[in-house]
Amino acid sequence: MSDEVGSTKTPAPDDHLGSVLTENQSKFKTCGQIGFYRRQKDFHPDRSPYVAQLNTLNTENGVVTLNLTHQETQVPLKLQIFAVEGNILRLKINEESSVKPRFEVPDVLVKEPTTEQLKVSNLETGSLVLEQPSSSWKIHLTANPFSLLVTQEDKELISVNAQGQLYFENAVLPSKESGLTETDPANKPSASKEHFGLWKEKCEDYLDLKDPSSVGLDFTLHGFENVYGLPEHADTHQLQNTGESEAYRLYNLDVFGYRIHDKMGTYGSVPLLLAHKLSHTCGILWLNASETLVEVHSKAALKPQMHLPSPDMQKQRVVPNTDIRWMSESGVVDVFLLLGPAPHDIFKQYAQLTGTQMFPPLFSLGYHQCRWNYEDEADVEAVDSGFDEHDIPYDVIWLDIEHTDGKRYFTWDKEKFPNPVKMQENLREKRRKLVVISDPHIKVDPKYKLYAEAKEKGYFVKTINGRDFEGSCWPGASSYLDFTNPAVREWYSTQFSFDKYKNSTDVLFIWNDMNEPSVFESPEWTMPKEAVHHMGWHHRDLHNLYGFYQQMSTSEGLIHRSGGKERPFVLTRSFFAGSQRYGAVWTGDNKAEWEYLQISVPMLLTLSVTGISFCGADVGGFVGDPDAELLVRWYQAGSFQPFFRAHAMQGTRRREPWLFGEDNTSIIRRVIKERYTLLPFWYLLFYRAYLFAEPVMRLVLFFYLYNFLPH
Ligand code: NBV
Repeated sequence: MSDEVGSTKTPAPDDHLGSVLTENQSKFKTCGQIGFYRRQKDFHPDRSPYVAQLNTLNTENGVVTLNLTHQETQVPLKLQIFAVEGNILRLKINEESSVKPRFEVPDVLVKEPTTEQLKVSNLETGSLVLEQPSSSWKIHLTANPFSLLVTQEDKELISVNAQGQLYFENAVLPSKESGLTETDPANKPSASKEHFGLWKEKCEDYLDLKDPSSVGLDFTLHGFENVYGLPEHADTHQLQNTGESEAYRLYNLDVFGYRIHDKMGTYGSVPLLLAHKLSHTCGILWLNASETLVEVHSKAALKPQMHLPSPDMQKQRVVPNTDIRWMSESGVVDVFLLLGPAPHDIFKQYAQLTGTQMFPPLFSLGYHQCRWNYEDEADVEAVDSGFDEHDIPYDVIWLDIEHTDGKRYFTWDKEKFPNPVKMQENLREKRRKLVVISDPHIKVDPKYKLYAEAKEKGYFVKTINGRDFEGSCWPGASSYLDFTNPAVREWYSTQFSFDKYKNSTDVLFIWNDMNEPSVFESPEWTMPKEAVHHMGWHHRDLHNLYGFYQQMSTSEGLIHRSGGKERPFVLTRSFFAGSQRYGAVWTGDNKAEWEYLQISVPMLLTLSVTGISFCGADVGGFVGDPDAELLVRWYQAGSFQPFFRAHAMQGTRRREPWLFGEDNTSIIRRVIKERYTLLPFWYLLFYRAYLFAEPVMRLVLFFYLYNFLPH
């Protein structure tokens, strides 16, 4: 096979490394550089322009539907309110009649949620109350301006649109041709169309052409000042207040050596926020897969002002609250309010919607040894026997991109790996496994079977002109499989069958990397938003789902290859809500620095409370060379984290556990052995995560305070 075919105008992949290392951080947008953020922030009315039309109220099948009308544009939206079984409310807002359909997230919910009958009471002029006879919550709807208040046992819990930030850019807009483009979608005279990036937006040299279709909504969490969730950010477990012009960004990006204590988007997104106080835990799941920004403003409780004259004045502002504002670039408003009340109820409610952690095969809870790259079969054998010689247990050795023939996944470099089956049989004899990488970019090379077949079947993501999208990645020019297409997923999953994946055996498992997806030399190092997917959806609508779908398809492939008998192991870098059903997640390219060891704990805790229990960080730090003390400490911490894998970047010094002197080797040996001593306990915890949605790594307070303190 030739490496020549399909060479790009961009530099050879290896030259990229230098630029990736040095320039990467400046590639990513700040909030102020995001058009829909600027538009939504420019919209700050004194009161919401939306009015609920109570005369349109419909309660068919127990679902409450009514229109919300924008007072100035008169454009109606359709609001649907569902009571989902298990103490969950769902609100959907979409155009009443749409000119152009909007993307609604498929495949993340395990099934269409079962709804319960909603009953309307207290229908008065200007307001109404909705309840579900067997539940203790009520929804109080005010028509003008439109807002909702959810109470539980008659106490205020969550308000919706109390800040009036419901925002919905309609397709029924002044058209480009009408010459009215200076008007923003909220029908407000605006500074300039350039500034708001309504129809076109520049990112470096790229011009993104689109229709404005952003949505947003605010929530007030009454009595809550501690909020969690929204992975993935290299930040504290408790979410911080976002300042002016700053928000938590949920946009899956390849952020090599990401910054710590930053709200920039990293590799994956789970749009789930949890709020906790002594008497109650609740959650908000914002089901939208486009670029999303979340603002958090917690107002802490003030101490009672005992010096003030009246009890009423003394109590003023004793109750804290938190305002949350969600903004997404496209799609609809589809939000689930998880009403708890206990922390474990939230975990169950979220799992009822998106599924529980897949129960991993036992070996994958052991220790994993990875490096970019273990060079060849001799290297693999030397490292493997090194573990035996030094009496250190381990279960899995990993091969990175260099094991392939020119970064053509599902192939082997024939010089370095001439006998892959023999290598796997050697590992099997010791009951060990191999994990190899399989990225979503496919080398443009008509002689490469996988490429030729996918091309012929039309399985790649397209450009707006209907051609296969080509970007640059490790193999050079590459096309990207459209995993959003069920037929592509089915086809890709069959590539893992033993007859198709030459020289693979049942001890080989899979690692999906670069699946944000990472596209070199592209806006923000990812796929342009106007790229076209199955059914004509633009990449903008579903960007955050790309990695989720690749892992889904890979995981199904491994199940099929075993005739449905074996549980798969698939590690993914990019993820979304529901990814827990398909395997494990790791926190990407961290650095061999103490701060990155420290931040791994809150990062993994956050993933864990949003359903992704099988998570870990590269032990030792991916970028750079840890000294012996850092490496040892990292092993000590990593052995108590769910996914336990050492990994190192190409070009770093070798760091197998026995290379730092006998004293350090013996400490590392001890912690890895302790991991194995506790393996049955890990297995049990994962079984409970799978069965009962209990996070494996968890804050103790979530499990004790609620039960023992008065509320
Ligand atoms: O495949 C090479 C690496 C991999 O080792 C690492 O774990 C991933 O996060 N991959 C990124 C691509 C290169 C990063 C510079």
